[in-house]
Amino acid sequence: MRLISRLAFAAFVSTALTFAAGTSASAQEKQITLGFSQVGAESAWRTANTVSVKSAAKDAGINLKFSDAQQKQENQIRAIRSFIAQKVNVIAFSPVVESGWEPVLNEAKAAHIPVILTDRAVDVKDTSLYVTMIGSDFLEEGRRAGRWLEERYKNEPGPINIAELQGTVGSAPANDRHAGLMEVVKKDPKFKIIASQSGDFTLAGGKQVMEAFAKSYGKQINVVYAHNDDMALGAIQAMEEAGIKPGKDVTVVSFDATKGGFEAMIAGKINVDVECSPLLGPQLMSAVKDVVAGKQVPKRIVTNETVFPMNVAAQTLPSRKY
Ligand code: GZL
Repeated sequence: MRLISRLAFAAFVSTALTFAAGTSASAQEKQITLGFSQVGAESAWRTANTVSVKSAAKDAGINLKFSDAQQKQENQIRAIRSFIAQKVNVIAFSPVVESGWEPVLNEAKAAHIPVILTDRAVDVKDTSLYVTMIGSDFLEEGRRAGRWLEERYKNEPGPINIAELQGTVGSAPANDRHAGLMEVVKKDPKFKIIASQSGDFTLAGGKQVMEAFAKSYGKQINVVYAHNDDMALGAIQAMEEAGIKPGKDVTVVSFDATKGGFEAMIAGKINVDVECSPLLGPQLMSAVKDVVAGKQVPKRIVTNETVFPMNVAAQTLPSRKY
């Protein structure tokens, strides 16, 4: 009897050891390394996006190599080349601008490293250069803002003079949020864009541009159309310093729907905020795992978003996640 029990115990121990070794080895083999090139840290939206990517990678057990490009395309290209050299399993990035990506994306393709776009799009002829694009529909965001403006001014003859604070020149959100506004302007000539300049999605940029607009146009401005909350908050500072009451003398339209945007709506200084969710981390990590597993991934994954007029801001803010 003792011999049998000793043999059984030996068999159990060897099985357990094999399983443990196998598990750790398979876990070792299967750990995915993701190279992520982030635009920068220009706005509250970007900060929330970075937190979402980093925490989702941790939760997913994905080894994240993270690079901040400080809003420079050459830094993103350099980071992507570094990820290729390190032979990461997948590369993901939020392209700071739409053009100029073919060479480095062809290098990733030649290295057989799949690329996922998050947040912003690239303008390439060969769409096989990336597996999927996860993020907002910025043209629809612009259209939502346009529809809100049409409703807000439906009983007013005009002219409705709009001062536009554009995002980063050449970026998908700036191009498309502008395009959404242009559709309204083209449809109804009472809307006139009397000034349009980039504030590069930053608070300082929005303030600087709005200071110039206030000097040049003053009370002629009926609407400030800011491509993100940071620029809207900077413009609010400039308007107040110029004796203009934002949200009252001037209708303020903004994008992102960050906490700062909600607080400004509650203070009556932003009239409407078009949501643009930065919480893309979980969807990105799920797509990374599917790509590595050889599963099909949709070419375009659009985030669900809405529009917040100022009158719902106070009741909505407690439930906001960024
Ligand atoms: C939009 C994102 C934009 C935000 C800005 O998805 O790319 O960049 O609207 C951010 O706040 O800087």
